[in-house]
Amino acid sequence: MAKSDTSVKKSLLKLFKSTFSGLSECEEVDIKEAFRLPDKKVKVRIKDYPFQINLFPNSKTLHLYPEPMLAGTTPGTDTPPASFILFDPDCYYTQVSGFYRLKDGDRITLGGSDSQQQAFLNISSETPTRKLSITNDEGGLVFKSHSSNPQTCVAPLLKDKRVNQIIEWRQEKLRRIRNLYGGPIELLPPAEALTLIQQVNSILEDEAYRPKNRSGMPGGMIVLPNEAPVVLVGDLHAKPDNLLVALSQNSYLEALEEKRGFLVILGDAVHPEGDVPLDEMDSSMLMMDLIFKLKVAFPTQVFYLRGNHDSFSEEIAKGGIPQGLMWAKRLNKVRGKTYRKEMLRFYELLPYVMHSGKVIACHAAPPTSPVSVEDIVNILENPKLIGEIINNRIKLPNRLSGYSKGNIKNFRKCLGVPAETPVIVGHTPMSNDDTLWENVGDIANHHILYSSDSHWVGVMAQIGDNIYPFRYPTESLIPLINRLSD
Ligand SMILES: [Mn+2]
Repeated sequence: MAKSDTSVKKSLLKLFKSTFSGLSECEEVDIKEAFRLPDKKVKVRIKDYPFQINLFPNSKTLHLYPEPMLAGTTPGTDTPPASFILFDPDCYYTQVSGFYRLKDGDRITLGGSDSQQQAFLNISSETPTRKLSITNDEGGLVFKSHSSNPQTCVAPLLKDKRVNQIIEWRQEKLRRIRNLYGGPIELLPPAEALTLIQQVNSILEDEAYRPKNRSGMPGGMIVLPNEAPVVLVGDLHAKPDNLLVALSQNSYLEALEEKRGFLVILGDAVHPEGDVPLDEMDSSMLMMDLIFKLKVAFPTQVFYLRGNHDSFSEEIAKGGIPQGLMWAKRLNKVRGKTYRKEMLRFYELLPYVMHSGKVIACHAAPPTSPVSVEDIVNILENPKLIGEIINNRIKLPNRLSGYSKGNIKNFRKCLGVPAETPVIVGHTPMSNDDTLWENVGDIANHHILYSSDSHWVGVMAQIGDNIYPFRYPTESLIPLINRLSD
């Protein structure tokens, strides 16, 4: 992204100084070119460089970076004005943490009384309610200090180490993902793929955090501990790049590597959707190879819940294409019959519901019939319940058989979690221009997450006691990973 030779830096510094000309310097921060903001708007015409913000001297430092994209925009398309992300550098690089995105035209007002800002940015509650506004004005930044006692300080982060810090951090993660995969992200040779799925199936037979059913087999439910953050990804529908985007953002990968967090995929990782050939099955195969590598690398941290597409059923069809049957046929052809049978076994071994006391998730819907924890653990005895959880959709005037608020309420009650606990499902995108929808159907804390959009990858992540929605821009990361050397 940014050039970093001395002359560029000198001219930027000059630009920065002229922007802030006449303002007193702020001695309290460690960078000498830092300025106290006056009580008037200050527009900074520096687009490609990060800033450090101190809401007042000696307070927490925040960083504001141009959104770190690793893969460039498609040639020939207009480059939109830069988005910026605002975060707390003390936790962003090490923990699952929050951030704010400032797209063109967005404004954020920082202050001490916003509980989400406290959770994302660790802003002290002693900060005035309205301290500083930051606006993205066509890629330039406008700072407006609302409270000048004490004054806010802003400094450009011009040191090489800082300018490229996020980009290098994400690139390094791509390298780790490549190592974890064992080379370029491409279809595994049949023999290796078979060994991998067999490994996964033996992990599932005795999966962590999973009570056994009456027959001593893995039950239908994953019960995760409360404390460690849960990161959720919705339906991926044969978009491995979307999973790679999620893994290379925030500190999600670090949380898995250090066993400090969980990744839960809500099923339906296979079968393409949207404006792509619906009968193309190799991207689904690659998607599963990637998920299986993750499960083997992090058997106690990565979980996959069953969706309706995780099947060879002839009923699984989209646009007249029998995707379930074609999936079985393609696996037979490319990977062989034994592999296809292992995939069926994988489907039979999958759990259906996850809860942690802080969040509940399943593929499609809460049960509409009255159920107990016992029933969910023994779900294989109850095909009707399976159908409800992986197929049902929210009740609408033209879909009266759907689930409603009362079913969500009963689901929480059945699992013994507090009444406000978020219930997150995939399966039913509410529009074709987004990746997640909050408080769906006016049901508080009921969210839909669908992570196969072509512009944004939706992720929901636990920070402290709450689950928050995050969107990350899609990027073609596979070619980048595959250009890295071993
Ligand atoms: Mn589905």
